[in-house]
Amino acid sequence: MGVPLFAAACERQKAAESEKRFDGKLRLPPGQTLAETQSETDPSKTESPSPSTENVAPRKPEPKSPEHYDARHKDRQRLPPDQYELRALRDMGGSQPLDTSRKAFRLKVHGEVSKPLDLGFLELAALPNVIQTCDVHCVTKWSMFDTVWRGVRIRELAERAGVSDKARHVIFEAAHGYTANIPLEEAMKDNVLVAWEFSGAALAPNHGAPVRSLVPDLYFWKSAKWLTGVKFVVRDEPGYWERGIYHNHGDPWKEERFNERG
Ligand SMILES: Nc1nc2c(c(=O)[nH]1)N[C@H]1C(S)=C(S)[C@@H](COP(=O)(O)O)O[C@H]1N2
Ligand SMILES: [Mo]
Repeated sequence: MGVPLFAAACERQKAAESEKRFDGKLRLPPGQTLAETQSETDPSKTESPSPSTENVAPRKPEPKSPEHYDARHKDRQRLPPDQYELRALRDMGGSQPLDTSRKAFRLKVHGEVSKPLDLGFLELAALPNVIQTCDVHCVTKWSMFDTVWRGVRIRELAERAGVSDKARHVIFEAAHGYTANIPLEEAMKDNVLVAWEFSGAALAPNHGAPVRSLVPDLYFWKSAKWLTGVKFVVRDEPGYWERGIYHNHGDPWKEERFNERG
């Protein structure tokens, strides 16, 4: 622990975040209004008693209620270039595993770490976690404002696993070999989570149950559904889409949609 490079990355990140939040520009572009959001896939309607939560042993009451974190950017035009607003998450598919239950779930936190973790769902959910409001942006041009998620910050996992000062990238690993890569510095941001709730309910199977990554500042393909691992690496490992048509980084405000081959 006490890794200088990791600590420095966190510090830089904090400085950058506070700059962003307090620069005081209008968050809503001129002539825009806010609309209520509503989930197309409200799990309380679509999953009659979810087998995934039924099988889970009752949890001990949590020591304290989670922090509410407003991660909506107030410093720049809210809708990134060439995006339009949707009022619900669109199911973008992907190869859903057969078993999306919390009972079957394991998350490996591994790679360049001194204390690899292998967490069951209850172990993950017992870690300090946040309820976060943020916007998400799909590369196919839809964005959804004011999405609400609950999860543990990647930074929390990195600290617990003792990430090495050699690590430079984070690889999200998901069912059927899907992966997505992000720079370590960005993974340490306050708004990057491993999430298990959307809109106050357990993640729906088609949206990544039981747990997905959430990287709101990059296009939504970086938010890997059906997450199985968080791997810290020295060298970048372009993920499923990054090896295909999409950009290695994927910043919506820079319109980093496609790579040179795309
Ligand atoms: N495991 C996995 N995660 C994935 C994908 C996928 O195909 N498999 N698709 C990505 C893409 S391209 C998008 S836009 C979002 C869509 O999430 P949603 O279906 O919950 O809207 O998930 C991302 N995560
Ligand atoms: Mo996507």
